[in-house]
Amino acid sequence: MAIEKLLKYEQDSRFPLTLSKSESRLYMSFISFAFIALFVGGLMGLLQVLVRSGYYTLPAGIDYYQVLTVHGVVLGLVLTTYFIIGFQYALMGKTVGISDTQYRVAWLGFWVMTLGTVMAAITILYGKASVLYTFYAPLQAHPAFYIGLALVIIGSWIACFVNWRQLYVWKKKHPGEKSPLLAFMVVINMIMWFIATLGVAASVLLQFIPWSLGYAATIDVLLSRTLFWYFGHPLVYFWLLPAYMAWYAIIPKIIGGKIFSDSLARLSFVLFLFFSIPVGLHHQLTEPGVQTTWKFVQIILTFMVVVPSLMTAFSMFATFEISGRRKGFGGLFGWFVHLPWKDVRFLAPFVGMLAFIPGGAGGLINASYQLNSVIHNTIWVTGHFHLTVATTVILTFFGITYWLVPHLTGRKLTPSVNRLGIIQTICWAVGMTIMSAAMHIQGLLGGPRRSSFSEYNGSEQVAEWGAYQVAQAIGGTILFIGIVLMIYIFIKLAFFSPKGNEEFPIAEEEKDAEPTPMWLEKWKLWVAITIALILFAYTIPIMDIIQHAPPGSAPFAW
Ligand code: HAS
Ligand code: CU
Repeated sequence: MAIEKLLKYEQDSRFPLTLSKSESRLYMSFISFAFIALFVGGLMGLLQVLVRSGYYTLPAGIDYYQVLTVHGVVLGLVLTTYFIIGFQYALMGKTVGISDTQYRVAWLGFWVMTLGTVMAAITILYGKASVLYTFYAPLQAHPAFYIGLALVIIGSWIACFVNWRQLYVWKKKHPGEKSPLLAFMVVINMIMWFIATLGVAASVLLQFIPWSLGYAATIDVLLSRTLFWYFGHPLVYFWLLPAYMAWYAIIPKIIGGKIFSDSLARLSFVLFLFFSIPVGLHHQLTEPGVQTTWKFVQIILTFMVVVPSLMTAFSMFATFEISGRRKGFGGLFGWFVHLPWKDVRFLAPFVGMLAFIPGGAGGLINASYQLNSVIHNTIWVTGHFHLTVATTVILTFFGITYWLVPHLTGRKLTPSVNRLGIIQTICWAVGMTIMSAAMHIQGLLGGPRRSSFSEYNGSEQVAEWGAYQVAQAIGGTILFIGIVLMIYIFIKLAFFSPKGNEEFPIAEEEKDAEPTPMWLEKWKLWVAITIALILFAYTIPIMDIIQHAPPGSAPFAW
């Protein structure tokens, strides 16, 4: 009874779905935090490329690896998570609504995450946690770092619960209706995130916190790495899927078209849920303690997770072509011309899509066992993820910012900010092309990743790297200019643009589209298949790791 009462209460409050001022404040808090992170992390990136060029040393005894940790944690973990949660809340608020209770719980999540982030940030700044964004053993940080991380994870779980609840309440109110596409996508992403973070939470709580506090004398390094990558791969899709949400459901509206296929979009998200998690071993292909059979199994699953990205590429081409032809642009490439090149809301994500062609191809190379042994631990990998997350994903997030921020703050995207945005996008494309290409090539020449400048006693091979490191410094500097521009644009859109009513562009489905089959909403089945795949891919390797742990390294500290 109490539950029904609560449901009724939640249904009655705050519908229909116009964003209220307080909601906007919640979403903007997450997004603003992300932009602060962008500035701090970007500055660190600039310092890194300058140091690696060989022409600059860090002042005041600042350590390269401390800077590198700030860069990775702040951009890879903080910026992404805050932006994504803020954006996803905005999507949920717009499509299924948020009740007062959910709203309050969402704020609680924000503060728990923020407390954790501040704790972790302080330990890094004091030089007590130079363990890089991957933070697995044997590197050890101060306990406050791990406790901070645990709080960030718990805070993000609160966002999961709120998002699930939002859709649940909506569905109760709309029996028999399919859930709105964007809400469906957010819920999938948060289910994936929740299941994935269980691995890293186990490692943090059972291994790292006791070990860093001194309760456990040793740690099982391989187990910590494996639990990290169980989380670390789906982490990259947690970044990618919000970009895909915009590609599937928002870009069509911006280019004056319709969603190509609602069913295809949902199916691709379901496939991401299945195949994102049981693939973490593709980050451990050179790991001696894991059997080849299980690496092979997880590589096959890795190639499965490529399928929904190919479906997405297909769907994007179809959207572009159909809307172009409908506007009367004929010929082989006529549809290409019609795209709104001067609208930064389109251009920025489009450049992101382009970057994903070499970025995704690089991923396939990484996932191929023999080729992985050529590129693993070289700066090629850094080149790969600067194309994927730092271009495809982040340019899409910038593309979202141009309309979402003025929408939330009751302002307008003016032509002059639009123009500045186009310059920003070009800056990013140029800087990243130079930096990432140089990283890929230097990686093929054996240049290591995660390493400060060194001449390695004047080795001949190292002499080949110098020019590429200088090129990375040039590209990185252009990127930093792009970051400063973007921060300026964000501040302008949030506080100074003229008042107005910027559109929240959500595309409609094609009118004559086949109805989306209801089986796509079999949530319990999807979760069951996901868990089955994870158990299949991970049970035996993890049992092996625990059973064959080196003497003296207890798997868990109990
Ligand atoms: Fe990756 C390492 C394999 C995708 C991020 N990856 C990393 C790391 C990061 C990362 C951060 O198998 C480093 C981790 C660390 O610190 O050690 N990756 C893959 C594979 C894919 C892939 C198979 N990665 C991503 C995405 C990321 C990301 C997405 C972030 C967002 N990656 C690996 C492997 C490693 C790895 C190994 C370990 C390497 C090692 O040894 O350490 C796939 O998901 C890629 C599939 C994508 C495609 C592209 C589809 C193209 C589309 C665009 C269409 C364009 C249009 C516009 C429509 C097949 C959708 C064009 C229009 C015109 C008109 C032309
Ligand atoms: Cu991966």
